[in-house]
Amino acid sequence: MKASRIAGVEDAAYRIRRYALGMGEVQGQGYVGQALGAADILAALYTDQLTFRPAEPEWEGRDRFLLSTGHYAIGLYAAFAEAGIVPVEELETYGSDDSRLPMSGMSTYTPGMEISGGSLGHGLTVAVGYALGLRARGNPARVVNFLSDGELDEGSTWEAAMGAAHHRLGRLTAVVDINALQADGPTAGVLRTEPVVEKWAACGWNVQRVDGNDVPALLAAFDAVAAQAADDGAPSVILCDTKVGRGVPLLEEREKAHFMRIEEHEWAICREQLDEGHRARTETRQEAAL
Ligand SMILES: Cc1ncc(C[n+]2csc(CCOP(=O)(O)OP(=O)(O)O)c2C)c(N)n1
Ligand SMILES: [Mg+2]
Repeated sequence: MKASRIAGVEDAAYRIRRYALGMGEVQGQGYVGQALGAADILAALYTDQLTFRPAEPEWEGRDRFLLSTGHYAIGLYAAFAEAGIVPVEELETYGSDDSRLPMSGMSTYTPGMEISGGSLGHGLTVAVGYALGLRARGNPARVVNFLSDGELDEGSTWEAAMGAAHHRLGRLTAVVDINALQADGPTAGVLRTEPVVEKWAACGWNVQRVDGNDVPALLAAFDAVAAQAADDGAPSVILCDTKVGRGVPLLEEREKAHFMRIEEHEWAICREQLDEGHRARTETRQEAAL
C-alpha cells in the first residue's frame, strides 16, 4: 500500500479530529470522544472509499452512507467538511438553533445525511431496504451502515443482519465501532455481545475485525470488502476496535466518556495534545522516507 495513500487518510483523520474539537467547544460538552474514536474510519470512508459528489449530495450514483448512531453526527459533520460537503465555517453552528448541523443526525437538515439516526438499532434495517431498492433499480451503488457496539444490543440489528444475508446483499457493508462503551458504562457490563466475529459469521456475513484506529489496517479491510462486493453475494462487516477520545490523551483517560463535559481551559490542552501527536507522526513519516 502506498505511503502517500496512508498519509493522506491519516492527515484527513487529524483534521476531522480538529474540527470535532472545535464543534465540541461550541457546546462545551458532548460526543467528542466518539468523533475522535471514529475519525480514522470516517476519514478512510470519505477520503478513500466512498463515491459521491460533494456539490450534489442526492446524486443517484452515490454510495449510500447511513449513520444509525445519530449522536456520532459530530464526527460525520467533520468528515463532511473534510469532503467538501459542508463548508468548514459552518461547523461552528453545530447544535445551535437554526443550524443545519443538529446534535443528532437528521436527514432533513443536513446535505449528505441519508437517514435520521438516534433511535438506535434502526440503521441496518434501513440499509437492507436501501440495498434491496438499489438492486431492484439496477443501481450498483454500495450501501454502508455505520453502527455502534451499543446497537448490537438491539434485536432489530440481528433481524437485519439475517435478512441481508438471506437476500444476498453483497453490496451492503456494516462498519461497527466497537469502542467498548455505552451510555450506561462499558459494553461488557451492559450486555455481553462477544463473541461478535462468530455472531456475524453465523448470520452469513463476511467478517473482518481490525484496529479501527490503524489506518493501513482499515484501508486493507475496506479494499478486501470492495473486491468482494457483488450483486449477489454475502454482505460484509468490518468490526472496528476503537478508543474513545483517540488522539487526545486527556480525553482517552476520561471515565465518563459517553457524554463528556470538558472544562473551558481544557480545550486548548486537547488541541495541543492532538497537534503534538500529529507532529510526531509527520516526523516519523519524514524520517522513514529519508
Ligand atoms: C432505541 C434506543 N434505546 C436507547 C437509546 C438511548 N441511548 C442513547 S446513546 C446510547 C448508548 C448506546 O451505545 P453506543 O452507541 O455504543 O454508545 P457510545 O459508544 O457512544 O457511548 C443509548 C442507550 C437510544 N438512543 N435509542
Ligand atoms: Mg459504543
